[in-house]
Amino acid sequence: MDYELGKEVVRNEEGFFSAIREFANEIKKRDDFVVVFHHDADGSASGAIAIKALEREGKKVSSICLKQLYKENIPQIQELGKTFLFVDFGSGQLDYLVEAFGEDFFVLDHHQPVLVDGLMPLAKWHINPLLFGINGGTELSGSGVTFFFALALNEKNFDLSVLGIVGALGDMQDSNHNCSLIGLNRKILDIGVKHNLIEVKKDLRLYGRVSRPLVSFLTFSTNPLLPTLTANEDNVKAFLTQLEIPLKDPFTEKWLTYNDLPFEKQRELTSALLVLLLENNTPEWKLKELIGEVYTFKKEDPSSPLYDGKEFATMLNACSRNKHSEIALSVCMGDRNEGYSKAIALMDAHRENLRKGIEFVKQKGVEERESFYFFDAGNSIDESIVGVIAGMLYGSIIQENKPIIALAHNEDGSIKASGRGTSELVRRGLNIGGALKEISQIVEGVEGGGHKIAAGMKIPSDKLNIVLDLLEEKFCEQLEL
Ligand SMILES: [Mn+2]
Repeated sequence: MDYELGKEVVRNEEGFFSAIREFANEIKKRDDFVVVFHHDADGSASGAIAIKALEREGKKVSSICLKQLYKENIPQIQELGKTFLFVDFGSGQLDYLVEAFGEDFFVLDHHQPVLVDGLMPLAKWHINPLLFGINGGTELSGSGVTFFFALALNEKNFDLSVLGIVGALGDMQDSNHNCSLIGLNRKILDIGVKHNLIEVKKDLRLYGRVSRPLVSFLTFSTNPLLPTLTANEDNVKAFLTQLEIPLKDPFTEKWLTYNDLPFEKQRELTSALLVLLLENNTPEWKLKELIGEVYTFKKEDPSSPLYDGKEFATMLNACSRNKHSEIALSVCMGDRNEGYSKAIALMDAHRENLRKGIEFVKQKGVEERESFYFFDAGNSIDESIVGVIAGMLYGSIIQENKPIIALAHNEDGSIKASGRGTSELVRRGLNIGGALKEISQIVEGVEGGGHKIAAGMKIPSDKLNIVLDLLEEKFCEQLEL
């Protein structure tokens, strides 16, 4: 069933905030917390906001980070404390959370809630913007919901607005509306700007303006994908050479970033990128992705990736994808020494893994099916980055006419499938998360879900063929192929 709460419910911001206040009041009465958070950038930022806010209230807090919240994780969570607070997930797992905890658990989430026989399971302490007609895909992230909760606990938590924005950017909530944050995200932004923590300006929006050497800045660009350049280092080098843009500082030999270039060269590069997109018939709304709002965190070192909102989010993703979510959490909690240096090293390693992964797929090739592209990376690409690589292939290897499904094999013998699409496909009806969720309800042992544009699923290996056939069917339906 294609049912989206966010679109069915009348918008009620007041109701949302009063529910948050009630939620915060109940939390004040409790202690011995377990904060359970999702492992991506938004999840880590949500986790840090919750932990900080609770600790500032003098509460005892443990935490656990999970890649996905599966039923089998519940006993592990129960061992850690008495009051369970799930952030950036939980809505999609209400069925088994209710089964395990009854009324006694807390969820702050923005993902589509699970429906059992068309109904959402009743949970007493469950806050999700979708329940109030507020779009959880574009105007509030897990971190955003958690930030408003923190603010309801104590007004002094305004400094956590920075993390609220990091989460929104990590979930790519700035990819619509002329590439700016809107709705309740805007409220968070206003709070950060008012307290002189955040600056908003217009610039080239590609990841890595501040911290990536120019070649990887363009090679790893995914928002927008740069035709012929994304995932193609040789083309990038030729492109920059043609523009007479130096790659290194001639005196210090330091690799230059976009931010290091003189203003004139920045302008030239920006217009050359616009021309490239135009020549490749990029639709106008997508050209707009190139230039837009960028969010700067004024309390950070200007040469650090943490200075730029998107790079902050990228760094967190690099940590968790390398199975070091504890580093992501410590950076969010304010570590700028040991944890921070490790995060920088992981980010470099992440970029290297992406490069190798792209190389692998280029050699192996991508299979084209009726309603999706497909490759099976076996054990050659880690399951944590196979989805990112799949998404990057839209730059130069596959066309934007269907989603892509990529497989990686887990150590336990199960298979991780990652689906990626483009905003154009979502406009045409693609909902990968919806398809995966439906399939997980049909096929025993399959668990999955996520966003319309990106989602993941765990599949027992003997169910793979059934799942692929069902995907074929669902995507055909969604895209009317
Ligand atoms: Mn999220």
